[in-house]
Amino acid sequence: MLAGAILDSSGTRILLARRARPVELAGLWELPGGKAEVGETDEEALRRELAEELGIAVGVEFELRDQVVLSDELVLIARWARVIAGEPTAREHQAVRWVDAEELSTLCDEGRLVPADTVWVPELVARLRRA
Ligand code: 523
Repeated sequence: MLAGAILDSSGTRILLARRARPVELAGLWELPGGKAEVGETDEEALRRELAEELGIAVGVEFELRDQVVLSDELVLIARWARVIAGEPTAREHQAVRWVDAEELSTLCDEGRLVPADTVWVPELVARLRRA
C-alpha cells in the first residue's frame, strides 16, 4: 500500500485528499495513494494510482521514515513525490487541498486526518518548514 506526500511547486505545501469511503474514513484527509498490483514496483504503483485518482503525473522520490501495518497483508508506505504535470482533481475523493506545515498540524490535532497517516505528520511538518 503506497501513499504519496506530494509537494507543490513552491516546496512548502503538500496535497491532501478527503476520503469518500469507507464510512469510518469518509470525510477524513489522507495522503493519496493505493495498492500496488502484482509485478509493479512501489514507484510505478504510486505513479499509476495518482494518475488515476487525481489526474497528475508525479516524480517519486524517497520513502518517509515510518511504515504502518494496516493488516496481515497491508503495510502502508509513504513516498515523497513532486507534481510533474497536471492539476490535481478529486476523481475518487470528495475534495483535494494543498496544506502548509501549520495547516497539516492543525488538521492532525483536530483528528481530521485518516488515523494511519498521523505517523508521518512530524516528519512532513519538519520537511515543509525546512523548505
Ligand atoms: N489508507 C490509509 N492511508 C492512506 C491510504 C492511501 C490508504 O490509511 N493514505 C488505508 C485505507 C484503507 C486501505 O489503506 O484501509 C486501502 O486504501 P484505498 O481504499 O485507498 O486503496 P485502493 O484504492 O487501492 O483500494 P481498492 O480501491 O479497494 O482496491
